[in-house]
Amino acid sequence: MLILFNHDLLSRDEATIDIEDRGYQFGDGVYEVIRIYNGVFFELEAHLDRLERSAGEIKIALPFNQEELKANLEKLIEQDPVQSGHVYMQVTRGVAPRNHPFPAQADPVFVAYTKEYETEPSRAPGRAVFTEDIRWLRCDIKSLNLLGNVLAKQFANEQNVDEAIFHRGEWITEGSSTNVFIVKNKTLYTHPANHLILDGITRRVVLSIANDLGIKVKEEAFTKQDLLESDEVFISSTTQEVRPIVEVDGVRIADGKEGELTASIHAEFTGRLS
Ligand code: DCS
Repeated sequence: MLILFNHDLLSRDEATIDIEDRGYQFGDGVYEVIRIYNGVFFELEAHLDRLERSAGEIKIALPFNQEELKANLEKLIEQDPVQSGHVYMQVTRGVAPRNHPFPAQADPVFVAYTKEYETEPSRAPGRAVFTEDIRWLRCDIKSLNLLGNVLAKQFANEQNVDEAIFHRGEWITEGSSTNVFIVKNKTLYTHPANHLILDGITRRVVLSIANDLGIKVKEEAFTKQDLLESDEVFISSTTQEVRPIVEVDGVRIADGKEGELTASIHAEFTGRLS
């Protein structure tokens, strides 16, 4: 495994993280996951723009510009080729004696490495559970602080289902690591991209596909009840693409099968891959 460590390509053993790295002690950093299909990054620029935005929102200046980062990532997959998989990257504020305020002097630490999938992520119709969204109010930042998401996914795993769907009171926000869509009367609904959700890159691709297919879209919040009474539910993410959800909290959605619009959106999604 090769690690892109700031500007250098290192072996895993050579890449060491200081115990006073603020990412380790405070979760003080941001990350991205970019899918690789047939050896090529999917939606690379959108992910790098979001990384820059997330970092900017917590006042971390990336240690390189986008062109340099792109060149480094290309170098990484040239040296460590991936057919189907992803690259994970994160940047932390850097190393400083443990103290809450930003250090006067710290150099951001950037790390990226790839993963080749042994098996393709499943997009078989999945099941989900609801869970209260206990996260902070800046879910638009792709922060390393994932405890709320981790606890939610663990809850889903313990119930033997595929995803936990967050709600704030009655209102659905997103999944523990996915965005959530419903279809009702041929209209596609998803939570607006505000501070309560991550503006998923796959979400944006789905919205663009829906637009191309002439599907009516409403970026509006909907309730748990709306979801349970909808015609189709699906989730989207870099790793899960567009995945139908056919049961939530033990309640079957419509006829319990992948919906028509979900299938056509996914077919179009596949068509857009390099
Ligand atoms: N919402 C949350 C909370 C996420 O963590 C993710 C992605 C999404 C939505 C979907 O965003 P993308 O479409 O841009 O992937 N989570 C990444 C992760 O942590 N692993 O894989 C994807």
